Amino acid sequence: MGSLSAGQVGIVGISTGGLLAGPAAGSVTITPSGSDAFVPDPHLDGCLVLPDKAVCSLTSLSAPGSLTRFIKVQPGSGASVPLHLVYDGAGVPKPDREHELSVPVDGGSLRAKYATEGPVTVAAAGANVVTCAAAAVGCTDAQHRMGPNQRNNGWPLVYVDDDGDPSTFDSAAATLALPAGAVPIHAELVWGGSVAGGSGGLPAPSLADLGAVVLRGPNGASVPVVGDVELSTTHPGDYQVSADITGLVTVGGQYRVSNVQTGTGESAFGGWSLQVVVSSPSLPVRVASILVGSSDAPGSGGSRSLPLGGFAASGVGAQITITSWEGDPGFGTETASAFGAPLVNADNPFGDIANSSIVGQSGMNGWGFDLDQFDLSGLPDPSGRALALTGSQDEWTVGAVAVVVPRAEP
Ligand SMILES: [Ca+2]
Ligand SMILES: [Ca+2]
Ligand SMILES: [Ca+2]
Ligand SMILES: [Ca+2]
Repeated sequence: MGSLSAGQVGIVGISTGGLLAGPAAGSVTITPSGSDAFVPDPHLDGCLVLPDKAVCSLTSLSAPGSLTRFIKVQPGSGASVPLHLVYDGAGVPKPDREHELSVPVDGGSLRAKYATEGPVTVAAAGANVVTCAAAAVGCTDAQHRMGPNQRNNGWPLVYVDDDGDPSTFDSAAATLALPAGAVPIHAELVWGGSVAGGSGGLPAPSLADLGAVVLRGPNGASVPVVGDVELSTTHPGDYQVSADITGLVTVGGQYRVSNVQTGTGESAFGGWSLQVVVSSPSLPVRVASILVGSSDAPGSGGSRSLPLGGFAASGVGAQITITSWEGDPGFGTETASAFGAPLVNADNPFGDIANSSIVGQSGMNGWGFDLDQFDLSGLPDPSGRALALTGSQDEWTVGAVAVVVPRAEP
């Protein structure tokens, strides 16, 4: 799922489709080799990770090719991760009981933090933490992506801070809308910004606190959240943090994130996104994965392909959710596609996906923060398991991608 990189934890998905001939019980024992290591994560269902192997239960396998298991893997130095699989159940011909698999280590930066298979979809909410000063001429228009100047580069931006709490220097809320009857099973909070500060502004208050924010959910309680900090290597001062906050997101409603470290002034940006995998019996069975890692789009021209990994997709009902940074509205031309389908919708015109739009806040300006969600009714190229980007001017950075796809049977 996503990319695997040497020394970085990612996720490998293993489908019984094509490996086992029929309905089965029992388990599959999977052994890593060389310098590769499995990493325990009780949050990934189905596999028990021991020091030298993983034992994956197949108890819910009722039909051929209908079950996928996921294991966290930290690749060593090899160009691929070889896996040895042994099935212990009865009723399967012996030649089908052992398999060797090899998963390439592609070195891409979008690595999986979570994956599951089930009746799932992804709900998302997010907000920007800087905006134009309310008293500035033209600010209201610009906040609605109207008027001559809508870019974060053209305004001395100030913090959004509407929580009435003097202990937080910035604070922005958004509403997480869940499908009826859906229950959250994984929640990933991503935040980021640019610490330097620009003309007319100040740097971020505390470089020591990039990895910490305060979250207030619908129950009204404020809780500190700490995540994994990733500093940009291509844009010094830019950073992104991701945190698994699954236990903190149990219902839909208003979520507020405060104290996102970012500077103010011209060219400032900052915000947060919440990508939540939810399960509901009324949804089709699909594979969902959440991939995190800063990947610059080809702002100066050309194209780039960010591997999404996973299985060949089939049918309809795929969905892709993208958190990205420093996209400018009305400034292109940049495009994105997945599975051969262009990623466009009412808030994301063709050629300007990086336009500071935020799902659930149609028409509003995220000032260099994008949270975009696309429902793909058809997949022109089901094997096109990559986020394909083109660009000519607008520099922007993909930070997190949630992918939901119906899995093709082999
Ligand atoms: Ca405040
Ligand atoms: Ca743009
Ligand atoms: Ca957008
Ligand atoms: Ca830009």
